Amino acid sequence: MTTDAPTFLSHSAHWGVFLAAWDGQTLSVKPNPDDPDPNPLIQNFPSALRHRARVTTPMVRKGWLERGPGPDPMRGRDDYVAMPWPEVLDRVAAELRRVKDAHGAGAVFGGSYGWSSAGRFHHAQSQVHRFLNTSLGGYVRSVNSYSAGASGPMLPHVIGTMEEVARRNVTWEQIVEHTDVVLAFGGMALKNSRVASGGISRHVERDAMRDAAARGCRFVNISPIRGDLPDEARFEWLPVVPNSDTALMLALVHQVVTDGAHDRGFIDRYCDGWGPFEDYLLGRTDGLPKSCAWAAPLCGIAEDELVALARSLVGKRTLVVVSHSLQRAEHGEQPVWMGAVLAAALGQLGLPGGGYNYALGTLAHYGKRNNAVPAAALPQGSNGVKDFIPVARISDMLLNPGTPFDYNGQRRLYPHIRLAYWAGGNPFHHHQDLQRLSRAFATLDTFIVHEIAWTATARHADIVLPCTMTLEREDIGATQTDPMMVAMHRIAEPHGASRDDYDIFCDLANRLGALEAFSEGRTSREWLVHLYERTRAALQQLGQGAPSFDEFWARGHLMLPQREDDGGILRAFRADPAGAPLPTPSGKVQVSSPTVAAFGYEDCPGHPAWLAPWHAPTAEHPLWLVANQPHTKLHSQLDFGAHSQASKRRGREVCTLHPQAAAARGIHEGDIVRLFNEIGACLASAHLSDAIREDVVQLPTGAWYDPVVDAQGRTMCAHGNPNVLTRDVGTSSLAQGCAGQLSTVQIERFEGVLPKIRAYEPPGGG
Ligand SMILES: Nc1nc2c(c(=O)[nH]1)N[C@H]1C(S)=C(S)[C@@H](COP(=O)(O)OP(=O)(O)OC[C@H]3O[C@@H](n4cnc5c(=O)[nH]c(N)nc54)[C@H](O)[C@@H]3O)O[C@H]1N2
Ligand SMILES: Nc1nc2c(c(=O)[nH]1)N[C@H]1C(S)=C(S)[C@@H](COP(=O)(O)OP(=O)(O)OC[C@H]3O[C@@H](n4cnc5c(=O)[nH]c(N)nc54)[C@H](O)[C@@H]3O)O[C@H]1N2
Ligand SMILES: [Mo]
Repeated sequence: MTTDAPTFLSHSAHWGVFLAAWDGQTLSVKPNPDDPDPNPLIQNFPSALRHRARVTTPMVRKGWLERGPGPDPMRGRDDYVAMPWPEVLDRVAAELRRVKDAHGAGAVFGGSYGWSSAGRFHHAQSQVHRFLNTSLGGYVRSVNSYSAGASGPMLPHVIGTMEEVARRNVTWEQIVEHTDVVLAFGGMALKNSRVASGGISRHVERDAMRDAAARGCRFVNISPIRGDLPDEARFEWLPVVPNSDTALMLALVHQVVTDGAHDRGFIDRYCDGWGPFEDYLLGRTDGLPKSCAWAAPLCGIAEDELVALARSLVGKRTLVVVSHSLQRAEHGEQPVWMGAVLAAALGQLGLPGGGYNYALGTLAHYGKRNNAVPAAALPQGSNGVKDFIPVARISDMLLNPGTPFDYNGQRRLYPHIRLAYWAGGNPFHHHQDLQRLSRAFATLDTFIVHEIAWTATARHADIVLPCTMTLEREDIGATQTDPMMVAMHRIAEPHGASRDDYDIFCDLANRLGALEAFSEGRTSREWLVHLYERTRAALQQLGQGAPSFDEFWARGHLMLPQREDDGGILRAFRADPAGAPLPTPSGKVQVSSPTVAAFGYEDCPGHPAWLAPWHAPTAEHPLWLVANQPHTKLHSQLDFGAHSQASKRRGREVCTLHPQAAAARGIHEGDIVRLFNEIGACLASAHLSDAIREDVVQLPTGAWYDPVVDAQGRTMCAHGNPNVLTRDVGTSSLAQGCAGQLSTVQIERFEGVLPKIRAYEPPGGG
C-alpha cells in the first residue's frame, strides 16, 4: 500500500508566510523557503489544530440559561450547556434585539480589541464591527491600541502620526548603509520583530543588524534586560532602571546643550517651542538642571557614562529608537515625545538612517518599504453610535457607567454597557488587574464571544460560539509593508461544529433582517475575489499586468510593487519645511505644544518632562516587574501548542531574576516562586540570569489565566499570567493608554501544594 505525500499549500500567520499540509492525522508546517530568518512560532500550529482546548460546539453558560440576562458574579466559574447552532443563534439575535430596543445600540460594546488571525477578510474585529454597524446601527467602540496606547494620540501633537513615524520612515536598508549609532530604548528584540499583523514573507532584521554592525554601526541597548538586542548587533548594554528613560534622554540633551553642541540651525529652522523646553531643561523654571548628575541616580547609570554617551553622539548619524514598551507604562507619553526632541537636538531628523524611528524593531512592519498598492481590507460600514473609550479603559467603563473621564483634551462620560460582543481578542490576556476585569464583566447583562479555544475570556462569556481557526478557511494575506500577497489556502476541515466568523454573522444578520447589508450577497470566496479585484485594479492603474484571481490562487502568491525608500514625511520636511510641513498644529517639530499645555493636565504638561511613576518599588514590593511580550507565542495565542509548552517548567511560565535577588530570597534555579503585590499573585518557575538588572524580575505575558484560591482564601494565577499583578491605570489624562508593561512586586519561594494547571481543560457541564 502506498500513501500519497500530503500536498503543501500556502498560508500565512502573524508570525510569517508558511506552507502547510494535513493528512487528516498530522499537520506539517514549513516556512516560506525564501525567508532568511523564519519565526519558530509556526511550530505551535501542528499540536494546536485538534487540541482538546478547542471549542467544538456552541455553549451557553448555565447561570445565563437559568436566570436570563443580568449581572452575575458566576461569570468565569460557571458550567456550560451545549446548544445546536439554530437555537443558539436565535437566542443571540433575540438578545441583541432586546438590548437594542430597551437601551439602544449605545448599550452594546463592540470594541472587540485583539489580534485574531492574519487574513484580510476573516479579520474577526472587522467582521464584528461590520456586523454591528449593518445589523444593529452601531456600537460603542474603542480607540487606539494596547500596542501604542500613549504614542498613538501623542505623536500627532509633536511630529506626525504613529503610522508615518513608525512605518514610513527609516528602513533597515538605510541603517545598513548610513547609521553610525542606534540608540535603542527598549532594545529591538528579534522575538518581537519576527511578528507582524497580517504576516511577513521575509524576516530581515537579524541580517540587517549584523551587516550594519559589520560596517561599524554602534548599537546601544538601553533596557533593563540584555537580551533585548541580538548578539548579531554586537551591542553595548546600558541597564537602565525601568520607566526612567525620559530622565536619561533629558540628561543627554542637557549635556549636549551645555557643551554648546546642539544643532541650533536645525532647531531654529525646523522646531518650535524650544525656548520653554530649554528653560525647563536647564532648571530656569524649577531650579533643577536636568544634568547627567541629576539623572544618574534616577536611571541607574553612572554620570560619567551618560556624559560620554552624550558626547559620543555629536556629529554622528544617530538614530533614536523608542520601543512600544516604553510608552506602555505610567507617563508613557513622555519618552515618546522626548525621543523626538533628542533626535531634533542632534539635528538628525530626516537624514538617511538618522533621526527618530519610533517603534522600529518592535514589529516586522517597521523599517520596510511600503507597497505601491493598498492592501485588501473589509469595509466596516458606518457606526451610528458616537461614544467611545480609549481601549484600555474597559474595566473603568463597565464599573463606572455615567462617570467622566479625560482623553486628549476632551471630557467624556462612560456609557452604560449591557452587552459586550468579542471576536478575535482575549481581554483576559491583554488587560491589567484581571481580578478587577472579572468584576467588570460581571456587571454585564450578556457577554458573547466567538473563540477557537477555551480562553479565560471564553470562560467569562454567556454564549461561546466556536469559530474556525485560520487553517480551516480561505483568505488573502497582505500587509502594507510586505511585497508578497498570499493566497491562504484551506488546509484542514473545520474542527467539530466550528464555523467561520463570517458565516455566523451572516446567520445572525439574517435573523435581524440585515443579511443583504452585511453580506452584500457574497460568499466568503466571492468576497476574496472582490477584495482581490481592488488590488488588481490598482496594479492596472500603475500600468502593471495583474493575474486573474484564479491564477493568483493557483500560484499561491503575488509580488506587489513597492514605493521608493524615500524617508517619508521627515525627509520631505527637511528638504522643504515650507512646502512639506509636518502634520502637526504648527507644521514643525513641536518641542513644546501649546495645544497640550492648554489641556492643563498635570500628568502630561506642555513639553516633555520627567514625571516620576506613580508606582515605583517600595520596601513591600521592592522589585520592578517587566511583563513583556513572550518568546514562544504571540500574546496568548496557541499557548497550548507544543512550541509554547516546551518553554514551560512544571507547567508554569518561567520568570527571570538576577542571582543576587534570588539569593537574598533563598530562591534557586527551577524553584516555583510566588510573585505578589497588593492587587494579586501568581506562580512561576524561577530562572536565574545576570543579564537582567538586580531590581527587576521579568515574566512575559501569554500564560492563560488560571485562577485558584489558596489556603488563605486569596485568588492567585497558578500558571503565571503577569496581568494579575499589573495595575489598571491609564498612562495619563492625555492618552489613557495601557500601562501594563511594568509593575512592582515581591517574590518568594512557593512552599504549598502545587495546584494543577486547568487552563486548557474545557469547562464542565458540556
Ligand atoms: N502586562 C502586559 N499586558 C499586555 C501587554 C504587555 O506588554 N504587558 N501587551 C499588550 C499588547 S501590545 C497587545 S497587542 C495585547 C494583545 O492582546 P490580544 O490581541 O487580545 O491577544 P491575543 O492572544 O492575540 O488574542 C487573540 C484571540 O483571538 C483568538 N482568535 C484567533 N483567530 C481567531 C479567529 O479567526 N476568530 C476569532 N473569533 N478568534 C480568533 C485567539 O484564540 C485569541 O484568544 O496585549 C496587551 N497586554
Ligand atoms: N514573540 C512575540 N513577538 C511579539 C509579540 C508577542 O506577543 N510575541 N507581540 C507583538 C506586539 S502586538 C507588539 S505591540 C510588539 C510590542 O513591542 P514592545 O512593547 O516593544 O515589546 P516588549 O517585549 O513588551 O518590550 C520590549 C522590551 O522593553 C524593555 N523595557 C520594558 N520597560 C522598559 C523601560 O521602562 N525602559 C526601557 N528602556 N526598556 C524597557 C523590556 O526589557 C522588554 O523586553 O511586539 C510584537 N512582537
Ligand atoms: Mo501590541
